[in-house]
Amino acid sequence: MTFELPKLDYAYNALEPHIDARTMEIHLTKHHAAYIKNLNTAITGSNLEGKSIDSILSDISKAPVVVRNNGGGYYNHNLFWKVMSPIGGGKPTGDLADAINKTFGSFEIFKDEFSKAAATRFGSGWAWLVKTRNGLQVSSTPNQDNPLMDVTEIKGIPILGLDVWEHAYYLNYQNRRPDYIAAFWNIINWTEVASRFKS
Ligand code: MN3
Repeated sequence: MTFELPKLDYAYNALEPHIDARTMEIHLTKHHAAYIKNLNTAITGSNLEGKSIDSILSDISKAPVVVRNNGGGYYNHNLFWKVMSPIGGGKPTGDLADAINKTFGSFEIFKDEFSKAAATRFGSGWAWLVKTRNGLQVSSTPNQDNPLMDVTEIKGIPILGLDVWEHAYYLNYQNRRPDYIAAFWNIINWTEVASRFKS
């Protein structure tokens, strides 16, 4: 079994004006596709062939760096496409809202903390909302690392992720990463995040 490029649940232009169609198309068909091609090449014929991506990432310290980078890239973008929606935005409800309020004090405080993690990640990486053994936590990771990896400081299940590599925003926002981060809040698919929180 090899890993495959997912289909988006929405059109390339569906997230405009927050993320433009050309960025979405290049991000999926060039960047995400390249991670998958490189991942498949790296694991074919190795002891990782046939393993699930979750299983590979949980033991990533023993894998070659090419698997860490491209396996992370494969997983992270799968999550990223799902946690965005043209009818997203607003605030979470239900158990997830309760957990956010309990952990951070309010949705606004959480929003500030997550935005700060995304804005201050130096160079390329991701900001995360993570379901850890001790409850929710905001974190950020470099490159294509993520909270499922055994090499990561804050481990758990990523339930929301924001790609802050320049390829995710440069065409539309150039160097204005904070504007891209602010726009992300208008397209977060809280239904999807809540379902990942429950699982
Ligand atoms: Mn990316």
